[in-house]
Amino acid sequence: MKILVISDSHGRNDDVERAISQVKNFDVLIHLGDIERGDDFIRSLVSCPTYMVLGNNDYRLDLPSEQIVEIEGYRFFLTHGHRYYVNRGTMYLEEYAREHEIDVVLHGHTHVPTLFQEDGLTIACPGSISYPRQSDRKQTFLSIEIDREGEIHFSFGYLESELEKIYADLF
Ligand SMILES: [Mn+2]
Repeated sequence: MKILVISDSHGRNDDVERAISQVKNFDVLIHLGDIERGDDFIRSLVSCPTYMVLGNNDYRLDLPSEQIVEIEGYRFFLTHGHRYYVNRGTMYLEEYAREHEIDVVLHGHTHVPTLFQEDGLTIACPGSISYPRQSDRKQTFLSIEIDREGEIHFSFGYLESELEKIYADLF
């Protein structure tokens, strides 16, 4: 079971499309908000279950502001994160997660890929697929894999450039 997690595309659905075609084999798509437009278009790009939540810049989209979903026995809390002041840290998210028996919190908003793990709780941000703010300025996404033993694994990826794509196809 593989989950592709993206966030903060801010209308750049071409980047969303690139991430989807680069990662290819995933079973669930998650967008953590600041979509701005084209949520229906994003859904049309995949045939798998898709979860999207509202960001602080999503005014006209008909989506939940946050959501708890269970995937393969793990309880995920999906939120953009601005209401939990994620730019100042994840303590409010941690508090929410402990109260609601969440295993994995996924949030956006910071535009910086981060992973925090403590006492069975994971709090992760995929970074921004379009407007990265971390020092290397790579457009990042998060890939989550739940293996046959039920173990969960987190790994970050970034959008490949055209040149990297040519190399990837060659070898
Ligand atoms: Mn935001």
